[in-house]
Amino acid sequence: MKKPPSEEPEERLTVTPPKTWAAGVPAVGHALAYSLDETSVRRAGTTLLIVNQVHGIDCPGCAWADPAPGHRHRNEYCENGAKHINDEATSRRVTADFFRRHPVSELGRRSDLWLNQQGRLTEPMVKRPDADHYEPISWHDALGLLAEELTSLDTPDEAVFYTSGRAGNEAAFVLQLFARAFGTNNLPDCSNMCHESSGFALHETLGTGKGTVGLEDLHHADLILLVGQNPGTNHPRQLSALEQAKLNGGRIIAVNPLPEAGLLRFRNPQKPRGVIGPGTQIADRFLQIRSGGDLALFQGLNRLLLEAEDARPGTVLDHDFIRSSTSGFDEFSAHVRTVDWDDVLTATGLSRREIEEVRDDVLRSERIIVCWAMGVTQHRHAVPTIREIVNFLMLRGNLGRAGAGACPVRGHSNVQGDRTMGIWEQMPDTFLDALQREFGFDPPRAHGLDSVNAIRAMHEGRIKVFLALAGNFVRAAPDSAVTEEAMRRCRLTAHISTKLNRSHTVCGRTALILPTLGRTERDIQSAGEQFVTVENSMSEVHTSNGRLKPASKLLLSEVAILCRLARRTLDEGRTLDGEGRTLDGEADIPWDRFEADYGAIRQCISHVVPGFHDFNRRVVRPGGIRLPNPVNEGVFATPAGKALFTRNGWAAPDVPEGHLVLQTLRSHDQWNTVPYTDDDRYRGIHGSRRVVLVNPEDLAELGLAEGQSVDLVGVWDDTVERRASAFTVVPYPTPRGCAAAYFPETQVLVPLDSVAESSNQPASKAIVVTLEQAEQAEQAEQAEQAEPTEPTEPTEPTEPADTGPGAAPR
Ligand SMILES: Nc1nc2c(c(=O)[nH]1)N[C@H]1C(S)=C(S)[C@@H](COP(=O)(O)OP(=O)(O)OC[C@H]3O[C@@H](n4cnc5c(=O)[nH]c(N)nc54)[C@H](O)[C@@H]3O)O[C@H]1N2
Ligand SMILES: Nc1nc2c(c(=O)[nH]1)N[C@H]1C(S)=C(S)[C@@H](COP(=O)(O)OP(=O)(O)OC[C@H]3O[C@@H](n4cnc5c(=O)[nH]c(N)nc54)[C@H](O)[C@@H]3O)O[C@H]1N2
Ligand SMILES: [Mo]
Repeated sequence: MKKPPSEEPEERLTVTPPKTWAAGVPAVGHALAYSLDETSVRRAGTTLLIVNQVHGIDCPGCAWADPAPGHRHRNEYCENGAKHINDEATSRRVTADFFRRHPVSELGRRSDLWLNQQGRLTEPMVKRPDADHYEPISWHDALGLLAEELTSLDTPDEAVFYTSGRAGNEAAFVLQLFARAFGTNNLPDCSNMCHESSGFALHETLGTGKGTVGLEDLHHADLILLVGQNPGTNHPRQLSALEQAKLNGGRIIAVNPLPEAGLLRFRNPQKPRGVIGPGTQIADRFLQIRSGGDLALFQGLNRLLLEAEDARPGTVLDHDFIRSSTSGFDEFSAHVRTVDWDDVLTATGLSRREIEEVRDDVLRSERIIVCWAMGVTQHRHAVPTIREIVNFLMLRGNLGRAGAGACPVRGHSNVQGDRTMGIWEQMPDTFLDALQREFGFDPPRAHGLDSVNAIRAMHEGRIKVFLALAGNFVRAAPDSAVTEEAMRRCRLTAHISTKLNRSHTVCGRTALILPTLGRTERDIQSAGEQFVTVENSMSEVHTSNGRLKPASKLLLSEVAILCRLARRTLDEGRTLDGEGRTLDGEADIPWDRFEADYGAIRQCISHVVPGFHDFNRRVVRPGGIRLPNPVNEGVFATPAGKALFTRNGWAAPDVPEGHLVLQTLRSHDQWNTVPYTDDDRYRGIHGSRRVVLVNPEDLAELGLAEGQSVDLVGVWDDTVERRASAFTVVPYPTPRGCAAAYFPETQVLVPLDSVAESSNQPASKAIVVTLEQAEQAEQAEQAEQAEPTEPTEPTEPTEPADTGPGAAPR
């Protein structure tokens, strides 16, 4: 076993020019370097060769789709997938002895990077009320404790069950079943913070929350717009699909405030021209848009398309599609014709010429796909933006046919599948009816809490028990100070996790760590070896077969933990006295059989979830199952039975003079809340994550210089100060007024109330901030200390939440 580093890595920032290409040979080298550091050579080798192969392990990284069986490379993974897998397959271990040596108070001051580096969790641990150490506990007692807390609640709605998109379908199905049999729809998930806006807008306009394209469509599109996503880092295998599109004659337009390396040029390590040649230029056009300008861009574009139709009637719009399949066109077009060009140019920061050139590309293209990710969904007007993208696609009938459509690029490998399985606080009645038919209990019908509302409820003391299936809620959720306090106010927090993270250290009065098998590991139950299933961003459901020896003999699978907990809570549970309801025997759910044989779970899924008939037999076929998307069959499950054109108004964001709009994004070397190193190779940042990327002219105007230390201070309301301290200023080619910094370090700045309209998704790409020089900050602090302190409301952060781990001394 390799010893984990005991000290925090020393931060020493160096900055080099951003890279202009992504994913060539050095990428393979970087992945290997990380593998060899993290695991034994043999463990790394065995894992990688079966990643994303038929009957292999589904990469636990992103949700990008695999090529069809027979078309996969021998190395069907990317640099970041390799890092991710080896982060799970690490030979480092967190044992009971580790927790004896490190009190929770100390762990709470550690950086996210350090916590993750300690290795895999190995046995169940409990932190008792008022104790400062986790201590070992048996599985029996741990689940008994959790069941006891759950059954002693006044109502089931005092519990929250969070899911992160790593969980496989079987575990997700079991968790939602348990929660609903227990009596609550409080099933927030990471998707609330990820593609909730996409789901909402697509549901409303197309009647389905999912994307409409497959990998083949991308290969054969004439034009692909990549809006608000950074595939070189976050979906590197998407670059292969984009390269294929280019080889087939397609064009690509990237819309992004940052000139991300992966958008510019791709050197495919799987091909000779990628290894020794110049690689493939990805974007034919790069629109360096201002943060939040996408709605304006698409409205301007739509207006130009309507005018092109006026000029040459019958040649631009797909009248047949508009007439037969849509409604609301007249209202939409009347509205878009009034869009003001000055507003569009101000909001986008683009020239009219640039937008007209896109129009010309569009007019030359029969088949168009729009891909988007967090650069679109994490804005306050994300939902109208995506609705406007749908308008754009519909104008020329780019829906429901080959090579065309909407492609929300999902994040976590099974985030889409978890939703399909019922992890959603507002599942429709049709799903709940099916559960009722299958299991004979009446699921609660009132909508539950999403992530933001769960934090509010926890903060107000309305939630007593928080259970997480994977993830790192405390760091993934906005407004660190509020979220941390919310967690601390729970009576019990419990995490089913593979690795140590901040959510284990910022916890309820009692806290449980329930360590589990990772997807790379063999999962043997009483009926034999099990596999799990997952659904990728393109609605393909297939198996994932763990092969490695489990990190510890004491690990249980996610399914086993949840089935045992359900049995202890529901079957052995006492009467729920709130409404005189008894849980005992109300539902007839074969938890034991589910645990023994995941095929039994899939059998039930096949009865409950549409599109999963004959699931067990079909899913083991090479390539698995492609779920039908009604849009591709010309069916729009909206109330009108048609796809909906929408009118989307917008107002320019209120950014006062001297302020910047900050987006919080991922470095090349992190997985969501978990940094792997302090580097961001493609952006030329090395040795520190506490940097803020700012346009050089803005810096000059603000009187700041490269390398200076600043505090990022959020501007939202006057009641609470949100401050992220000691960030180094890095001049960067970003549009005027738009800055960028990494999350989760900046999570403290995202106000809980700053959410996308309708979807309630945190607007973590649109934070209005000022940059305060260290000296100014110090003066402000001294002035504050001089004032008599008023008793603070506990909801207010009493200290900047981020000055602990990783914060450089001022
Ligand atoms: N290696 C790695 N892979 C990952 C992840 C990871 O952390 N590491 N996370 C996974 C998850 S859960 C997800 S959801 C995805 C996230 O994948 P992305 O959405 O690519 O992730 P972000 O880093 O948030 O980057 C957002 C991009 O949008 C751009 N952007 C920001 N604001 C705007 C805007 O207003 N308009 C436009 N047009 N662009 C904007 C940013 O400059 C950036 O390029 O990646 C998944 N894959
Ligand atoms: N400011 C800001 N905030 C954001 C975002 C942003 O761009 N900016 N992005 C948002 C997005 S898109 C997302 S998806 C969320 C991510 O939110 P989460 O999904 O909650 O966070 P992760 O960092 O992916 O969770 C990592 C933890 O999951 C656990 N884990 C890993 N693999 C497994 C497994 O196989 N099983 C189990 N049981 N546990 C496992 C490990 O303990 C690890 O520490 O964050 C959101 N938050
Ligand atoms: Mo995500």
